[in-house]
Amino acid sequence: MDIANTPATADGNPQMADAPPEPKQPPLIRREDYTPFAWLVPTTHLDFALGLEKTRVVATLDVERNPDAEASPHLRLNGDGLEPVEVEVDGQAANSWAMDGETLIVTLPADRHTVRIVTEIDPSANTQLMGLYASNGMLCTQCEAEGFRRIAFFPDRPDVLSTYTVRMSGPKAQFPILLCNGNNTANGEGEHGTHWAEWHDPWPKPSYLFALVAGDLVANSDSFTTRSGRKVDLNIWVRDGDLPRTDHAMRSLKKSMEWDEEVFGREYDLDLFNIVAVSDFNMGAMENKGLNVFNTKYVLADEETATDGDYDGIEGVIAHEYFHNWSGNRITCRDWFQLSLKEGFTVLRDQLFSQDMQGEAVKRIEDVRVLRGVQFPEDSGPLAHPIRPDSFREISNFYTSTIYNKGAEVIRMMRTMAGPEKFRVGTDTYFDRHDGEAATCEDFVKSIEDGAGLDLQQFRLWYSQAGTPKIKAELVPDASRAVLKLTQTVPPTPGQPDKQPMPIPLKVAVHDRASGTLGEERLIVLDKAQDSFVFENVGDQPVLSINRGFSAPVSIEREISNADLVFLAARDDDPFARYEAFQDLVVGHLVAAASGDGLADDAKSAAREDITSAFAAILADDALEDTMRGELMLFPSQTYIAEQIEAADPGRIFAEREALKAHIGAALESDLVALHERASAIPFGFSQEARGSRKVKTQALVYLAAGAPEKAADMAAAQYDAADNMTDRQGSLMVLAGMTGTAARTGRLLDFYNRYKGNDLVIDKWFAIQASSLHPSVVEHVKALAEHPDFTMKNPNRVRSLYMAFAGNPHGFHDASGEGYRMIADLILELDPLNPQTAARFVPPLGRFRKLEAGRSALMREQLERIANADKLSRDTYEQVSRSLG
Ligand code: 0A1
Ligand code: ZN
Repeated sequence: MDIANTPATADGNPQMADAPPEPKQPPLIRREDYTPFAWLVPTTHLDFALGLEKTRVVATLDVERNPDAEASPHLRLNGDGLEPVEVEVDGQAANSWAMDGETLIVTLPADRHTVRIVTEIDPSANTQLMGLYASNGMLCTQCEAEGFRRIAFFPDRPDVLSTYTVRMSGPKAQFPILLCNGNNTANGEGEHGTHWAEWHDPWPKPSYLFALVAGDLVANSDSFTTRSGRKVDLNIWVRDGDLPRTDHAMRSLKKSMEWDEEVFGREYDLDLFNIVAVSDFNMGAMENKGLNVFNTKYVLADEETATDGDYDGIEGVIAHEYFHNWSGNRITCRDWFQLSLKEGFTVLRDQLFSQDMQGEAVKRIEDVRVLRGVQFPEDSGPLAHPIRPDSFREISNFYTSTIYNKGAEVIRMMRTMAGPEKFRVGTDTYFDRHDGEAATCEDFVKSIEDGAGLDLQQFRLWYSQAGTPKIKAELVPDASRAVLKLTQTVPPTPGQPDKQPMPIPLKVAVHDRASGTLGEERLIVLDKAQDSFVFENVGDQPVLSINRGFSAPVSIEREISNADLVFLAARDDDPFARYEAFQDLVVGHLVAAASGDGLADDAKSAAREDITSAFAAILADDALEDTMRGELMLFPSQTYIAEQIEAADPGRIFAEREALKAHIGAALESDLVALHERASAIPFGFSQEARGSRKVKTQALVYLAAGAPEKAADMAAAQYDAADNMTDRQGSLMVLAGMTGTAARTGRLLDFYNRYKGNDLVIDKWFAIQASSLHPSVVEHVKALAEHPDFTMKNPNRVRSLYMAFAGNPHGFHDASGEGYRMIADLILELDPLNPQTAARFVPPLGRFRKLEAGRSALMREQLERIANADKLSRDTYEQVSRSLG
């Protein structure tokens, strides 16, 4: 906009532009258009007069011209839904300002000024949960990525770093606790029952890391002394009754602090670290400097209400947010295209931490399962994007599994190629070079390259090319040698029709099935479209073990017999490769059975026998720990199987998958019952043994429910009744929820509800268990649950517990009638005006229509078009729907 055309009115007030029509086509923001901001903001003072319905914000910014940017007299301050109540420059009411849409432009004549702007906001009306909002009578903020502009006019971009001093005041009875970033520097009492607090954060930060919390909270308090002797006060703030469920979170925090010192040499840098749990939150948690805000789901746990998975989730998310203090806060991102700089690296750091806490093999398998279940489908669909995207319309849509999980895999590959010690030199180089800066992915790669001594020139393609590389592997025996022939292709993705070959580090071994000898592991790097690698002294029946430890995020197609896969599933010394062999066995069979003409009866029963014997070996292997056995017993997800089939028919896949489970359940009934009995005898505890026993117990029920349902119903009901922990209770209820013809189902579901009524996180489980069940009437159940008095569109956890669980349940979502698709589209349309960020997250499941058989594909597309034709859509949902329709 040319601001000369928006004159201020005579009294100095702006001429407000009419509210713009809701954008049908929000602008595209491009990475290559980055320019530094024309002004620096060395210090920011914020003064909040807090109220649930009205909060007045006075923002005072000291600004000076940025010598590294193109000079401009116009200070452009982002706003979203704000109106300036007062604007002053250097203590005088200003008249040289104007609005350009949502942006406030203040024209400044000299090199340095102080700009003071007053705004008023209504936190109770903030249903988007971005900016300052009310949750359960408290006030809290969420500013990443662009929420700060809903609080105050500000250059709301990650490369403008400022030192913040904050004063807040409010009614003491309502908000006895007042928290902000940094250190609490002063407190006092005001008039009419108010009180105030001042906070100062000495570390310059971008606005997205700002946070404020005011409410009636209590803390679990502890301390941690860093290795250089700084005593850090730690507080986990929750509502009164929740205090007994914060110990695990506190332990996780202290372990994270210690681990980051040891493994990455990173110490905490303030005397105070606060965590606050809020029940209305769009994501998992947020790393605001010194004041992390968490979804209650990732804080609260005790054995009665949280599963082993919940415990692990808390440990991982606490670590993730804590690790951001260095990878994200001390070094932040220059612009949002660099999001993976902080997220990919921090995910890798939290994965390595959890590997050290829980055991490497099982954690690696779990991480790969998430990657394949979520990121691979994203990478092969209409929303595919590189880990460093080139453009977006709404940044909230780019908090994706690609940015997070593939981002972590890409950095993990650098670590694999360098080895952990040299990688550490690389990360030290990165932290030394860029501390205090807003950096780029390129800065990170260069630091690793220089520090670890790697040549990453070609490797940079992993940052710019989307799509999961496909590797064809063939092992050709040649006397006592074997030649491994590899071919790579990177599939076309939206906007990227042609790809170049990338360096792919593969850990490989060649075993000998004849003698049972296991070959030594080698790291090879495939960096061409085709290459061959020779393995000397292989045995008579060489068997290829490839991508061990999942050393590269690729999909592998290998010519391999079922006999070889059975051998690997029972014998491979790499736990991931062992897991993979069983998965391949099952996937190979289900793909053949559920696509094309299917399988002839004899081929089907031969394959089922191979799979059953591999499964029996897993059950019988005394050397296996139960945590690992439970992992190996898990079937590949229906989504992953569908990914391998063109024009997949979810109904066929479901039927074949269930039939195979039933076959195993019936054939191995007595082994599964024995396993369940053995595991049930192990008393509750948090040892690996006890955790493993809970895992295999429920897995045994899953197969028995398919193969011996009556017996399974009795066993599941008994497990439910005897449960002294949530893992056993939820596991058995999940199995019962999918069963027909048993009274135990309704009785236990009712019991669960009555037992936990009022505990939101557990009632979320109650919704999710039913929405993800295998029950034939799941569609009707979900419709009824949407009418349940405990269901609300206002709480994202509750919405996800019902509808995300349902959208991830192929059995219900892909109901042949198309009803599942319609329900999700209805949800999106209803939720979009309230909470666009959460609404838009339901679009990707509908966007997979090109992968499905014609009938469902048309039904799905129809729903996407219905959304696209809505009168008014948020930027978030608009972008996701339009990209999905392509
Ligand atoms: N940086 C956070 C993720 C996050 C992003 C956006 C949010 O807005 C609702 C909230 C959290 C993380 O990686 O944990
Ligand atoms: Zn993060």
